[in-house]
Amino acid sequence: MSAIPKPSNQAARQSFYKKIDEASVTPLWEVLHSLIPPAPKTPCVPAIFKWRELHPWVMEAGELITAKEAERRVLVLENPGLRGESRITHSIYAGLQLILPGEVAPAHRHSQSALRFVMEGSGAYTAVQGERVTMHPGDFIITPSWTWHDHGNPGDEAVIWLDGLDVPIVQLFDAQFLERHDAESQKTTRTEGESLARFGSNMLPLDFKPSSRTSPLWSYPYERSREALAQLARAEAPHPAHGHKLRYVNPATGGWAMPTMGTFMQMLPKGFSGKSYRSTDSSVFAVVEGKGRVTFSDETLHFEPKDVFVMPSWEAYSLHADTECVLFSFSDRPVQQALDLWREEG
Ligand code: 1HN
Repeated sequence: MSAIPKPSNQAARQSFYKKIDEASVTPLWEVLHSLIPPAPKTPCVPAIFKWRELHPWVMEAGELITAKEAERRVLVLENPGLRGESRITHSIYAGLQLILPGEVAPAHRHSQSALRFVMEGSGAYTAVQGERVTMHPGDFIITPSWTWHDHGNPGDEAVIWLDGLDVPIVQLFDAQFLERHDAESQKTTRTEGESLARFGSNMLPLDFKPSSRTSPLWSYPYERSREALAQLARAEAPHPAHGHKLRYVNPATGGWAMPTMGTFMQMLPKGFSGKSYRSTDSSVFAVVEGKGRVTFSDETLHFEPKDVFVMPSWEAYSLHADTECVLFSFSDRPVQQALDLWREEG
């Protein structure tokens, strides 16, 4: 008996593949090893989007199209390994959205969940379920799945935020729905700050029962997150890889603030040189404060405030702070953990 195929076998196989291909049937053994590699393989590559380069383009877009005409005036940040797919990682969409003074981005709702991380400017609002939330730099704001939302800018500054959406995850499940509101802006039915008063003080309304997995707190203001990190930095030694890092939580459950995207904020003390770390969730980082570097294999990306960078699944990276740094980040970790897939190392 011989393990070596007979010369005629290759031709026989090819004609067999061709025959079954016509019926949309194909041999597993030709693709098995790329389907199930020994460790994560992703088309997502490490990348950095420099604010210095992006900001003029975002403002230029503001001269070319109105928020109303565009519906959402956003420059999509595409991962260089995923061009044409409107995604920054394999599972997450990200873009920079601009709203100019006096503009409105009309109300709609969709099954995709969105996070807003405010990059520049104050005075714009996003309205969710009848409540307006005014934006300030560094605020993390949630638009839960299937909730009416519109944005407006009654102030006098251009406001730019980073949108993060679970678009590719919802796409994977073919569970996309979108509906446009009859009115441009939804009716305001609650006073501003109600969500923060009800859910943002480590207290809950007596009879509160969560009706979804998304946090009932829409807005996590930067001043609170920043103060928490500053106090931790005075109180404890930094984690060897992450510095001082907190995750945003749903105050009603203690779980993630959003069911599909995990959100974090971390502070790296000046001079911090982090240990190498990797996890299976490709992560998107937005630099809030400070200058530093992220290193991986033998490469270095230098970051400054408002830069956005991506570290793919299972890419070992380390963070270094030239000055004290604050980083916001998000990933699909809640989904991976819900499916018992998430792993980390380092
Ligand atoms: C969307 O609805 C918004 O509401 C932003 O601001 C970005 C990207 C893809 C699909 C829907 C928004 C979006 C989006």
